[in-house]
Amino acid sequence: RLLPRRAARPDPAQPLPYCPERSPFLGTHTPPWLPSPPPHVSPCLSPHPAVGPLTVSFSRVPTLEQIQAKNPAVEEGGRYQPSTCEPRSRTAIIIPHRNRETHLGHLLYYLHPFLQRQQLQYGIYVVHQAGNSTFNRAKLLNVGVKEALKDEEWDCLFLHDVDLIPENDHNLYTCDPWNPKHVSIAMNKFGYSLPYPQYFGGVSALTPDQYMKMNGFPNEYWGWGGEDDDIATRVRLAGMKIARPPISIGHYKMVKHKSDKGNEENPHRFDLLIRTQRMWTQDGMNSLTYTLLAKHLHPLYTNLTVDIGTDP
Ligand code: UDH
Repeated sequence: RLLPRRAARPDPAQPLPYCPERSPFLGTHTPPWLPSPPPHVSPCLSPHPAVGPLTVSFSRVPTLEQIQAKNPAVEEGGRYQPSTCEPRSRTAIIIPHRNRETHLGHLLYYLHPFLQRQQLQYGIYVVHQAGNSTFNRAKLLNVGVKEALKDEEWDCLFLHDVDLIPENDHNLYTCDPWNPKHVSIAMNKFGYSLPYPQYFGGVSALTPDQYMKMNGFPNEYWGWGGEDDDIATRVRLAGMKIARPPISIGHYKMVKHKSDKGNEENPHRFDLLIRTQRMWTQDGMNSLTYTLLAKHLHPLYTNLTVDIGTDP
């Protein structure tokens, strides 16, 4: 554990007010780890309430120093918790990464204030694949989950592509208590609609229990494509459904980019997808192997550099 889960309360006899404002957009759901608020407890008003639709622009790349200056309450490792009230959720953001520093700058610039407006306790983890071997998004996410859960009992795991910026802060970075949630359901790249009904790529959110129930994500998809469809199938095979926010709220803007060197289309993805039903209980968190090469607490995120092996 890097940090205490919560800051010391000013007066332990007095309950903290509950975050956040109970607006119809933000919902009245009481976080599962807290008892129902007693009627006399006033809601915790954020100094910067959520505003709904956001304007996202990539015309200038912010420096990490500029982002730090705008987010003075963010602590080492990219951690934050509201100081005056119980957070709505303790959410870990896990980002698979290699050679996308510009995209990371855009995401951190928008995401830190976004999460603070939602009055979350959060931590941002960047899982960096070491070396030049073929990229493996899903395996990096498994590593991120395993490492993040060593730090904190997170309520919610957000698996987040680095190039997707949320465009509406009523899109809560909390988990659905019953089902894995696909969150990036309306991306500009797909005309702000789902490309196909079972689509599960981009940004998704699972409680640790949901993640373990489906044995996490597959480790065997090297290169671009297929792993998100495997994950959608796992949700069903593990007896769950895909939850989604309203389409008007799950808007994302993608930073435009070309295909990455080392992440070429995976020619085996269709063969692998045929085997999901047989393989999901054997390939996942229970078969995950990797070497953590470095863990660095950057002021805006925790960087995990990992050796995840190579495409066999
Ligand atoms: N990622 C990296 N580095 C890489 C490859 C992938 O960090 O070299 C991560 C990153 O978080 C990214 C995610 O993996 O957001 C998914 O990869 P992607 O962005 O390549 O996947 P997507 O399906 O790409 O979004 C679609 C467009 C590819 C360009 C097509 C040009 N014709």
